[in-house]
Amino acid sequence: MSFPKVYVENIKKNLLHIGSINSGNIGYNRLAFSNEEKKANEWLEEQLKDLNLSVYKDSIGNVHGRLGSLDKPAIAFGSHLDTVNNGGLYDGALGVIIGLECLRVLKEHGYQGVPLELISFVGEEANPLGGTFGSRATAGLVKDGDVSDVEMEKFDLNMSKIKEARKSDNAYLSFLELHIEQGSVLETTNNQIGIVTAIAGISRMHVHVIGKASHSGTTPMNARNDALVSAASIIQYVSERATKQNNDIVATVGKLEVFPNSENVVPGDVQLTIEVRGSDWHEMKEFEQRLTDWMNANHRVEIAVGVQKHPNTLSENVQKAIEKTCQNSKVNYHYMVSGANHDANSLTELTEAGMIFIPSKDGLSHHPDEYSSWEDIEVGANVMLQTILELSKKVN
Ligand code: HGY
Ligand code: MN
Ligand code: MN
Repeated sequence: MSFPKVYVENIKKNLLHIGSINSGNIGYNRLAFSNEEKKANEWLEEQLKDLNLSVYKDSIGNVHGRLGSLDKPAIAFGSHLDTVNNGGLYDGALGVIIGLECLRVLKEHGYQGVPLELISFVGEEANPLGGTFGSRATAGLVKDGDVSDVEMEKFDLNMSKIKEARKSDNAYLSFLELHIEQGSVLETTNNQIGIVTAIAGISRMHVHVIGKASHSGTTPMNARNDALVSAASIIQYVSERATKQNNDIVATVGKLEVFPNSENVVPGDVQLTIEVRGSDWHEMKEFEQRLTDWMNANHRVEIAVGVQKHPNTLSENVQKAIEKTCQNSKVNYHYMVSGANHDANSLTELTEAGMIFIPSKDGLSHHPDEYSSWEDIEVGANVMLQTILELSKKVN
C-alpha cells in the first residue's frame, strides 16, 4: 500500500460541520445525551455508511463504524462528540473526525489488515450518569447501583441496555484516542505530539453546607448562620491546601448551588462539588481526608462520595508504536501524563489503550476560544494514521 496521508481539508470541513450542531450561541454546546449530541452521532453514522463500512449504534447510543470483518478482534480508535457548556470546537470531536478520515484514507488505499473500528462514545463530559459514560459501559465499568433508575430513565436508559453495550475482553486488540492536550505542556516544550503515559484519577465529593435561612433585612450580622459564607471559606481552604501540595494534585469547586437563592434571604443551604485529580490515588485520598476533617471541624456539612476514577497507566506497546511513528515522520514528541480524563481511561479495562495529544493554544480548553492549528492537526492525524498501521503490522 502506498504511503497514505490524511486530507486535512476533509478534517476541517467535517469538524466545522460538527461544530455547527450547537444549541447555544457562546462556544459549542452539545451536552451529554442532548439532541445535539444525538444529531452529531447521526451525521457520523451517515458518513460511515457512505464509506460502505459496517455501521451500528449500540444499545446506549455509542456509534461504531468498522472496516473489515465483524467477527474478528479489531484495532479500535475514537473519542466523543459531546461538549461541556460553552465548550470548544476540538475537545472530543477532533478525535472522532480524524478517526473518520483515517478510515476513509485506508479504505481508499485498499487496506486489508486487521479490522479497524471507529467508536464515538456518548456522554464523555460530566453528566448525571457520571462522565466517560459510553466508554465505561463499553468496558463493563458501570455496575448495578452506580446510577439511579430515575436518572437513567431521564435518558431512556436502564441497566439491561448498559450491560448490552459491554464488549468482551477480546473484542479489541488495542484502542487509540487522539485528543487535544487541553494544557500547555506541548506548547511550552515546543513539541507537536504528546505520547500519554497515564491518565490522572478523579475523585468528587458532593458537599451539603448547612446554615439557616433567614430574612436578609431583619437578621443581625452576629445572629446569622449563612451557608454561602461557610461555603466561601471551604472553597478558599480547598484552593489554598491544593496549591501548597508538593505533588500533582489539583482541586476544583466548579459547581455550586445556593438555596433558596433569593436576594432577600440569608442562604440556608449550599450544595457544592469538590473535585480532586492526581496521578497517585493514595495521595488523593490523603488530601481528601484532610479536607473532610477540616470541614467537619469548622462547618456543618454532609458529604457524599461522587465519581471515583482511579489513575491508569496506558499501554507501553501503544506508546512505543506512537513513538516509532513520530521518529519515522521526524515529528518531535513528548511523553506526558494527562490531567484531563478521557474515554481511553475506560478502555484500559478492556484492552491496550493509548493516546496521542496535539497542542492546545495557551493550554486553553473547555472554553469557546479553545484552538489547535490546522498544521498541528494535520501532523497529529498523520501520526494517528501511521500508528494504526504500525499497530496492525504487529498483529499480522
Ligand atoms: O473532565 C475531563 O477531564 C474531561 O474533559 N471530561
Ligand atoms: Mn472535555
Ligand atoms: Mn474530551
